[in-house]
Amino acid sequence: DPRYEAMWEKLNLDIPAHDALLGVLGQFYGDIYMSQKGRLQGMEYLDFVLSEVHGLRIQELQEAKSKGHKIIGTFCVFVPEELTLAANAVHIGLCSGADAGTEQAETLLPRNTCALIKSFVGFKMARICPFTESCDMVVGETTCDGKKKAYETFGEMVNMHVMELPQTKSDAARALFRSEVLRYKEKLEALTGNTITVEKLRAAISTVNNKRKALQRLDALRSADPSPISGRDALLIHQVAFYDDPVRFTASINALCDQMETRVKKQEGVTAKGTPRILLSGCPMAVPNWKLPYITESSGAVIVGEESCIGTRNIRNLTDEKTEDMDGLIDALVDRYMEIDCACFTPNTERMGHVVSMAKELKADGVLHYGLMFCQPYASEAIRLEKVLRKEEIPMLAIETDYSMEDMEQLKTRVEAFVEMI
Ligand code: BJ8
Repeated sequence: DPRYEAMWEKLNLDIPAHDALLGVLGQFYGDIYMSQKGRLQGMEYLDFVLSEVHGLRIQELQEAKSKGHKIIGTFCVFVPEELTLAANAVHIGLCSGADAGTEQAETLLPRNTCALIKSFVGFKMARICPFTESCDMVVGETTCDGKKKAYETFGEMVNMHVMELPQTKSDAARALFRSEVLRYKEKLEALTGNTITVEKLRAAISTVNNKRKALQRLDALRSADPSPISGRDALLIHQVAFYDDPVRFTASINALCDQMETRVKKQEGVTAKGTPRILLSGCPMAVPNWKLPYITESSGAVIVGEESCIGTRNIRNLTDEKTEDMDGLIDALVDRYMEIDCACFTPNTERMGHVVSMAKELKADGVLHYGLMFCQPYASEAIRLEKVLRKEEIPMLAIETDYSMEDMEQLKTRVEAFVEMI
């Protein structure tokens, strides 16, 4: 795109490699998204945001930078966006959903590393991600072993801050997380030169709560049969939530929800009533990882929920806004974040209950567990989850895959058989 070429060059992107990535992304999007029938009109906003993901949005980030705002990149929903916003910085989730730069990444990482990790390291090494290149600081976290070791390598290439996350939900773990939240706050204040005041933090908490409420509203509307929105579109919305401007995004999603409500009242949907309903559960699906949703929805099913960090796990809990002093606000944030049921924690039994209740509320006929190859935490929980779901008589299919297209046919066969059975 000639309009943005100068900007991409300034960001030191590898222009031919970046053009190739955008070409593939555009075609992939056309095949998977634009081919859908009966889409909500409000999805035009999402189509626009996605088509401008490396264009207009990056331009906005450069404009923000020129006005002195800092850009913070993150890889995990444990990094409190509220603090970033309260420091007048921009909070971006770095996506890591595409197979690009993998060969380069494998020179620094073991081959048996999950695709998500290879992707963020590969994007950096191949110089094809304008978001990564725009960041003033990237925040990592000690979650799974693959990520925390990769951050050691990644930290040699970018300005990195790593939050030490606990592995349990004990009182000692909470105290550790609280001190890490405060350390992140101090780090932000030093980087931006802005003091995070009570007023600013309260406003940021409210902004982020509003975004989460809009997404909660969206997800709740999907309990209708027929579902008013495809799983692909809903996933896209959850993905875009990580890099769009939060206030603008919230307004667009609420407008979309208004349209969904009208549809639900008229009992209209994207598929016929009685279409098999699937709950996705497991590892996060970052942009542009739409492979499994596409396969599932082309197999005659509709996805009605994502039990994932790019989905409900990220938006289930709100932060208490009532407190009026800094200590109380920090406590409210810590309480909210410590409820996230990530498989990197032990034990993590809450997640089992969450999957069951989501399956029931969304009237799912089956659960599709999505694990990235070499992801130990979610692979372990898949085994446990299947047993829990069996007791509830909810069928589950566990899929392990990566970002390559080589297993498309094989996955299609397995998913089709599952959809027929449920
Ligand atoms: S809170 S799920 S975003 S850590 S898929 S890199 S676990 S080997 S992503 Fe996550 Fe935060 Fe937890 Fe959510 Fe490792 Fe598994 Fe790869 Fe993963």
